[in-house]
This record gives sequence, C-alpha cells and structure tokens, in this order.
Amino acid sequence: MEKKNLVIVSLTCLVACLMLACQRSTASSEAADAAPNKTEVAVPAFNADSCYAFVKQQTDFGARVPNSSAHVACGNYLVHVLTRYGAQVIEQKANLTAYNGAVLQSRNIIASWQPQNPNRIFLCAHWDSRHTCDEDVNPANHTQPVMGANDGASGVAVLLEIARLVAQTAPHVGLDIILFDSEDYGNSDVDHSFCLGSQYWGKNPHVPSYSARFGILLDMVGGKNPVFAKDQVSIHFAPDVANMVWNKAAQLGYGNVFVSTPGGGVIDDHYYVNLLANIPCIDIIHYREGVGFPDTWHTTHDVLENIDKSTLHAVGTVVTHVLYELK
Ligand code: AHN
Ligand code: ZN
Repeated sequence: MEKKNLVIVSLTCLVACLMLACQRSTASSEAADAAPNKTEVAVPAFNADSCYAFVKQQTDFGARVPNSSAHVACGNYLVHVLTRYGAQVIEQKANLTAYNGAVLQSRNIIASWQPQNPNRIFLCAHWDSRHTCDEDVNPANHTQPVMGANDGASGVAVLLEIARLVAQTAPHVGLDIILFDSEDYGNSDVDHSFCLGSQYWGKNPHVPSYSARFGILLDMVGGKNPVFAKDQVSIHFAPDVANMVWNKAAQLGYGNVFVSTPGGGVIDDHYYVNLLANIPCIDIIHYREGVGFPDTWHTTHDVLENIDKSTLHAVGTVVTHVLYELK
C-alpha cells in the first residue's frame, strides 16, 4: 500500500472510530436517562381539568366572604379535601378586626405532608373572597361581594390539584399548603388592612418556630391573558427563589407568561410572610407596573366563565416541577 493510501485508510478508520464512539456515548447516556437512579422522582402531570373543577367547587359555594355561611361551608370543604389527600391539617382560628371594625371569624388552614421533615417548602394562597366589588365600573355593584374565581379560588385550586398529586407521589421534600383567610377584606386607604390571616400566621406560626426553605404564594393565577412579572417584594426578599421559578417557567416554554419585565410593588400575603416569619417567599400574581391587576379584579366579572384552564395549567406545571425537582 502506498504511503498516501495508508494515510487515507488510517484517517477513515479514525473518523469511523470517532463516529462509533459518539454513537456509543449517546446510547449510554440514553440508557442512563431510561434508568434513573432509585431516588429520582418523575414529575407528575398537573391536570388542568381537575384544577378547574376545584375552582368550580369553591365558586359553587358562592362568595366566600368571612362571617358568611358560604365561607364556613367552603372552609369545611377545604379541610375535608386536604385531609383526604393524606395531609395533617391544622386549623388556625382567630377573630381578626378589619379596617371598618368588623370582627372576622377567620380560619387559616394549614395542610402538612412529612411534618417532621426539616427539609420542606410551603405553597400558599388566600381562600377568602372580597366583600365588595369596589372596582366595578357600575357603582350599584359596589355592594356586591366578589365571586373571586380568580382572586382567591384559582390559587387554592392549583394547590388542591398539587395536593392530589402529592397523595399519589411523595416529593423528596416536606410540604405545607397554607390557605390564608381574610386577605381581601381591606381598604387601600388603610395601611396593613389587607392580608389579616397572613399577618396573624406570621406572628403566630401554626407550629412553634416553624421554618421552611422558601415559600411560593399564588394569587390570581387563572385569568385570561396572564402576565406574571417578578414583583418588588419578591425581588427584595427572595431573589433566588424568584429566579429559580422564572427560569423553570422559561425552560418549560412558559416564558411568554412568566415575563422578564419588572413587576410593580404589591403588598400581598408574601410581604407579611417575609417580614414577620422571616422565610423567603415570592408571589406569582397577575400584576404589572403601569397596567395593574386584571380587568376582572374586584368586579362582578371575576367569575368562573373568565377562568382560563391554560393559565391554571402553566402555573400549576411550573410549581409542580419546582416542588418535585427539589432534593
Ligand atoms: C393591595 O391592593 C394593597 N394589595 C393587593 C392584594 C390583593 C388583593 N390580592 C388580591 N386581592
Ligand atoms: Zn382581591
């Protein structure tokens, strides 16, 4: 064989070997993907139809304004469902005085899985609905309570669907679902008049010296044309958590919903969790600087018909991934 031909043959061999080696390494990494180590937990699929049904269950009670019979009945329902999904449920009852002197018979509902596991996170939402549609264009509607399909029920529904998944497949970490009461019986002219349930919980945790790695609050996560931007409180108190959640959303293809433009300043339950309980907590809330809350906010239009399953699906999928991918 001529020297030149030998070089060509050798080169061909080398290329062939490299290609084979390449194929082998692809095959072996596929094999590794197919056979995850035993501690790996697959992320369960968040079911938006089931979640939507949880919204409807709540709105079927009517507006869940504190001191109403619908509020009592819905609270009982939430305790029942969370217990059925294997949680240890603690009810934190307190009479909380609102801005107008009304004494609200309040009930924070805390559902815990693996309560002894110090490696835990919590997910939260408010379950009450507002006493007045004071943002409605028609002043005659200001005496009506808000149905709160989005403002209240949507966040709770995402958490109930996650509770259903946790009952089937335990995540690696302990979990608390905290449903705050009396969030929305406030007046924007009176400081600290919103978020009465979370203020109470922040001062009186459901277990002494409660701690968690972080928390995620869901508020208005079921509307149409959603925009979730990182709000200033989340960025200030829990930037790493916010980045993790928004990065996960982008990775899952929801970058159009979880946008990177800055959100505004929102005082919500997460503010009091951060301030009083000292646990980093972010808010996933439909709110944008200069635009504000969705059009249905605190109006007679915040009803089941204006809930969008695909919004519930996006938020639920992101939060489910965050929960199940934690070690
Ligand atoms: C204030 O309007 C001060 N905070 C909004 C919190 C809220 C109301 N979330 C839902 N409804
Ligand atoms: Zn509200």
